[in-house]
Amino acid sequence: MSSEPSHNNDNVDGDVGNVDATHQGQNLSVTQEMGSYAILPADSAETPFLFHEDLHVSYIVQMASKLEQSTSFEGALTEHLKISGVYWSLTAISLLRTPQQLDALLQASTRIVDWVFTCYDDRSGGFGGNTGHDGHLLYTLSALQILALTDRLGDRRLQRSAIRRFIIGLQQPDGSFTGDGWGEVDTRFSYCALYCLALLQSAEESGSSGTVPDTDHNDMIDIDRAVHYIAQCRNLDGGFGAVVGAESHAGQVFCCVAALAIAQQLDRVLPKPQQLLLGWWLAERQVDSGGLNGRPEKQADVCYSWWILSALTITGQLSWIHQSRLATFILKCQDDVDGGIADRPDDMPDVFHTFFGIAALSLLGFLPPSTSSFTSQHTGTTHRRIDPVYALPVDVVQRLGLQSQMLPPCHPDGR
Ligand code: GRG
Repeated sequence: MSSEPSHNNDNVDGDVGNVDATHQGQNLSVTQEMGSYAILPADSAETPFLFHEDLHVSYIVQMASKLEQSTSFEGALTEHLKISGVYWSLTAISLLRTPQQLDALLQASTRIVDWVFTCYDDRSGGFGGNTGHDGHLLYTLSALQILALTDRLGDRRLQRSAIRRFIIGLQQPDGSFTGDGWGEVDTRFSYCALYCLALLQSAEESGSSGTVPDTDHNDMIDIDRAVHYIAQCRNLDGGFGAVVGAESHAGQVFCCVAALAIAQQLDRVLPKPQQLLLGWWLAERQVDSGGLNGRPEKQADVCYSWWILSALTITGQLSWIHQSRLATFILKCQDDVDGGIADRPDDMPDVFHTFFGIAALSLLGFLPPSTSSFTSQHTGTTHRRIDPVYALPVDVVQRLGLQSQMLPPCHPDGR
């Protein structure tokens, strides 16, 4: 299902935009053609591949209707994490369409928000993965992300105090977090906890209209302990694992680095030598295909493009990998007939890999302008980009006043 190469720009007509630009030292030429774009690394002998923007939007919209039905194959497989599927879908489309187009396209932002509230579990105080499911930190984050994206964090139905108590109650004496009352500890949950609390705080600070103020600032998590636990999950190879002593894994590296960025303590846990070691471990994830794997000796997978690029962006080391070769790998994982992106070339696409593939291309700055409302960095102005810490469009993060710490750009030799 890999995408057919776009051989050149010869067949362009009046509808087609053709833009040259320099991207982080790599010359790019972007050609727009019927809802697909060719991204051409000018310094590369590789054949350029099309990015099928319109196909991906229609894939996600069609998939949404399949996921609605729990009797469909896709719906049955993803029933337990539907709320995360909604977050991946909405965020992916939001990178390719304006908020107004997103609303019109889905005709459903109010319906989606209503559905999100059916996933609230008032016994635990968190959101579940689907209506009537038990609350869990993973799904509480997805719920709050959807509300952030749709500008509904001020909704009267949002039980901010109860959600905060749910999160605080999951912190363990060593600073780690469990995902729910069943006791599994994972650095994913540290990220989710810090992120959810940042979103709840932003909702309070924006004085969400009509809601009862419910901040009890005595009611806090222990940030220092949370940071200390994450620091303890750092391994000798420079990476981070799910718990203390667990193997380094790129997904966990993202969670730890992004959690430290939210806590604004990245520089404390990653002074220069540790920053360099982590950069090397992450850069070594790039394999011959141009794709990235999640740990040594494993296969490349499109989703690691996100987990690794975001970590490298936060630590100022994005230039340590070959960006256009990675972009080409992601483009080869597209289904050029029905849309969507798979984990690797010729596999079946799914919404998870579609989101993370698009998000990675966005982080790379390789997504060309999608609509007349957005201008592209290729034309020297801004394109709607994804934030590497919060995994939401940058303008949403700015609107909410979410803060994070990033490290300054750093060269592999330490400069
Ligand atoms: C809001 C972006 C965002 C994230 C929320 C859920 C979460 C927080 C982060 C998940 C981070 C993570 C652990 C990602 C890895 C997912 C993955 C593909 C795991 C596969 O692991 P293996 O062992 O695969 O099956 P490998 O590639 O190691 O063989």
